[in-house]
Amino acid sequence: MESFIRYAAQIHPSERQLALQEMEFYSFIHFTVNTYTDKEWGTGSEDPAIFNPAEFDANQWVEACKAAGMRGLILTCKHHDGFCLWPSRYTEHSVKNSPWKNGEGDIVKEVADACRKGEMKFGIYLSPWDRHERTYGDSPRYNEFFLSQLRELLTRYGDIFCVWFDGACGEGPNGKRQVNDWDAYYALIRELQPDAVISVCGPDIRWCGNEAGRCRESEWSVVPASLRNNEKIQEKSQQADEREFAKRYDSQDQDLGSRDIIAHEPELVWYPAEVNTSIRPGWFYHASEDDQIKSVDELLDIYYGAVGGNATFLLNIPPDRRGLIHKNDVMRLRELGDRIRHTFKHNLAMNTSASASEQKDGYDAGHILDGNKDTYWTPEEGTEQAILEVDLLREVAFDHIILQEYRYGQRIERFKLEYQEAGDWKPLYAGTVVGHKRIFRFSAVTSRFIRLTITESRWCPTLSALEVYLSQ
Ligand code: FUL
Repeated sequence: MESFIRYAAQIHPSERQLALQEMEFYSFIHFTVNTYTDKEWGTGSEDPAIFNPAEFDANQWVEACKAAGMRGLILTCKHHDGFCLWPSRYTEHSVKNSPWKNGEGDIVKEVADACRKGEMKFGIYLSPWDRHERTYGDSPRYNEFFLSQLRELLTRYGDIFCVWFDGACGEGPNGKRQVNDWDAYYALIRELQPDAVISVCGPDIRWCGNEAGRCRESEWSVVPASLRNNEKIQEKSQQADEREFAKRYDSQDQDLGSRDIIAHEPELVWYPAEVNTSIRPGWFYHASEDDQIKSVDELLDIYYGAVGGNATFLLNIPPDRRGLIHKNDVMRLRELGDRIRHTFKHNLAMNTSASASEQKDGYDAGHILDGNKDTYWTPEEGTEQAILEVDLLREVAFDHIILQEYRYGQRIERFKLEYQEAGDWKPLYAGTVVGHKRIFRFSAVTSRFIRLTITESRWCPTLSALEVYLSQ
């Protein structure tokens, strides 16, 4: 076997990456002065007096997100306009100079507390680009300012599951140029919140490359190391020998991890994708968009593409000027959650029977049906191909199948799924990536037998789950 395949098979996720992948679906909340100016990007010169969410209720946000089946919430504590939703000691541009709660309030604290009460994880978005702060562009001074704000957020509000660093900067060629000290930002996060993932402009979670909710058909978790923190790599490459960086990748490239790509890479990393999009056209609330909320079918398509395509799904919900999530969004989130809950209610394959063409001692096919993510099927090392057959013990109707690889690696590269009808195998799906989770939906079929044929994998495939559902 070629050595790069063996190498790729051994790249595995960190515990913090695994924890995020297992959350699957969580929310983004965009809220700042833009909510009151009807803008998407603030200028930084907004008067804090305009920020006054008189009916603000963080519990209402949490309940709306939970109804959709989300397991966490990431809040824009500071967006590009620099206005802080918490009373930062390092700027006057914050809630402390707003009429809301007479300047005594702290949105970040109330949201963090509501998350804890509702058993949701809490994460922070802190925009590196700051259009208000005067030191922005004076790199060392702004880095110090940014680190101070980061420290406040990482120490005052309990456990943080994610720090989301946005790459956006609209300064343009004649604008201010800030060199961010990413290494110092990351070091502070690792020190103060070691379990938090650092997403997008960070080493743990990769932006899927668009804001429209599209996922690649093959969303690999093992990708070239040069994809991670592009900005840093680019700075470095200006001085480095060009050959060393001869082939670099972009988060928008179509293929980030097939054999063709990884065969030429000196260093690979576990860097799974996250899909981020908004439930409305904008990231912030605009009353004019109250009737432009994505339909349940649209949201489900994104959900299947992301959660069902080896990525996570970060869905933005913008609170309105009252500080509440509008009733149309609340209703849509509940409908979405109901559809997901009803579909995946009863696993028809649970504790039925499975066999495999190959299996290593102690890793038999039954493990894919036991509902335990710690157990899995695998053949002997070096066996790249195998066939698994599931006997549902009786004819049943189904329209969904879920596959999950064992979570400490990415092995499967090509497979097909079939069901048996009148003694013949009929195709259901042929694909590449399985990863954390792959969900297939199709028009309902009735059968007793399902067959998974793995035709290509890295070193040896693994599978921890095969689940079968009938949506209602
Ligand atoms: C972008 C930002 O410019 C948008 O305002 C929004 O926050 C989105 C999630 O990321 O880069």
